[in-house]
Amino acid sequence: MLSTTIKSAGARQAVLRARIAPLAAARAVSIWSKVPQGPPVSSPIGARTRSLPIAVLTRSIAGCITEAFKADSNPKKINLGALLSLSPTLPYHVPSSPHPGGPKNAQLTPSSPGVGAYRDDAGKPYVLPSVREAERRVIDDKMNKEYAGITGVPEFPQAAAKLAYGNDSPALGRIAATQTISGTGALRLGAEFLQRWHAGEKKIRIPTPSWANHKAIFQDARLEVEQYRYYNKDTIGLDFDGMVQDLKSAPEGSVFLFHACAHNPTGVDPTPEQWKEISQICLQKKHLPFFDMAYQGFASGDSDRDAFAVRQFIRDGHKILLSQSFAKNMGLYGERAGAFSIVGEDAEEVKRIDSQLKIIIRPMYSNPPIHGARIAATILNDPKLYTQWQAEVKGMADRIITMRKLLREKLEGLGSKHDWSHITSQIGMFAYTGLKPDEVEKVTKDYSVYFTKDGRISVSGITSDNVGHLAEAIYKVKG
Ligand code: PGU
Repeated sequence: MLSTTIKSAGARQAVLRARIAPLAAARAVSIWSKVPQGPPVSSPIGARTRSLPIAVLTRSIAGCITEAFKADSNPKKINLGALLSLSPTLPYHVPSSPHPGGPKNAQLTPSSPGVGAYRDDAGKPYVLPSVREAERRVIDDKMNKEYAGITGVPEFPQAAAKLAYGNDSPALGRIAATQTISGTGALRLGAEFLQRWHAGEKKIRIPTPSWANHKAIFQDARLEVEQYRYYNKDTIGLDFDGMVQDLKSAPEGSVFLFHACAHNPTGVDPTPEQWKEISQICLQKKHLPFFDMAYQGFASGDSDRDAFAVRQFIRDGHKILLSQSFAKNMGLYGERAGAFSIVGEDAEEVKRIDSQLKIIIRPMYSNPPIHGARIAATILNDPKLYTQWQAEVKGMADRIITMRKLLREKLEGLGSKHDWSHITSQIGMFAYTGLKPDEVEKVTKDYSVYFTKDGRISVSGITSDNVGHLAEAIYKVKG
């Protein structure tokens, strides 16, 4: 009897196991099992070369430079690849570092990979004192943490627009402006707006090369991306004739993306006279200009000067689209403070545009983060703090400009017979050295100086301490 009971219990378990097994097996096949592994996204900054697709380049640059740099034991090694590292060792708390050349930040070592951000002359991240002050005020005001409206912190978008278009801009009053999730969010919103409301072809033309993320941003909004000629690698300068030809041969009413200043990754900008010509061609061809202004003030040290192209186009009567980032010029990288605006015909049109921007934003992210925009708005709306900030932006731009000069001087001082004038004529965070891939490889191999194969260096990674070694490395390889 007992043995029968035991037997039958065992049998029951066996039956149960037999029933559960297929269920478990079925459960092992997840509903997401068909989701394919995507390539790593490692926040590329800048260039794509002619021969490599972006995804491949992203992987190779991100992986190779950072890893190789980390593994290099040369105490003189320099990383000028400027890849945004998402390494958990990156210090998120940055002790205030008086600028320039503040006290050494113990959290960062020379082996910290270069990031796509400004560094002071000690190679350390820099939080602007005006930002610290604005942040203190925001905190002292004990503001609540409730949602902002769909277009963000109320004081922010119009103040951002004034910075870009100018206080006395003829466009003020007919600008639909909204806060965005930094410059990337602004571009994505603009892309979506174009997809929905641009009556012509669903296509945008971007320069060759351009910031690598541009293509992905526009393609994700289902816009076709075409490239126009921009950089001439033989002259290490602007291919103005090629650009003009491409502007002229594009169908009437095409959308063109322009880097407002400090073109990323080449550092090559059109001159004011060239911008005027570009504007006139766009008028004749009824092209729609979309300006990406990620470096206002950071390029020349003067916010008005860096806004020249945007303001010239407005003076000429264009109705532009504009994305703005406060990542670089206020150092608000991770706060994601940006703005997007469209210039309309009149107040009534702006109202309609505004309503459509809200319709796009609401289901996408509902409303933007408040902290960074409060900081930016505090700076932009307080004349004293604004003046202080302008001086600090100039300090950053000047350091970059000084490093360009120093590098050129050192190369010339070493007796280099090459023309290095492009190092100082280019502007902004990045410089195209004109070194060929095999030369870059040699500089890296023999002198532990790391940068991308296309010869682009991040000038913000150069310091008074390492510029000598950099010049020597380039000179020894290039002559
Ligand atoms: N447009 C251009 C031309 C840029 O270079 C960047 C940033 C942006 C827009 C958008 O920046 P936000 O941070 O979204 O405001 N490029 C940086 C950031 C690094 C990256 O690749 O994301 C850079 O150093 O190239």
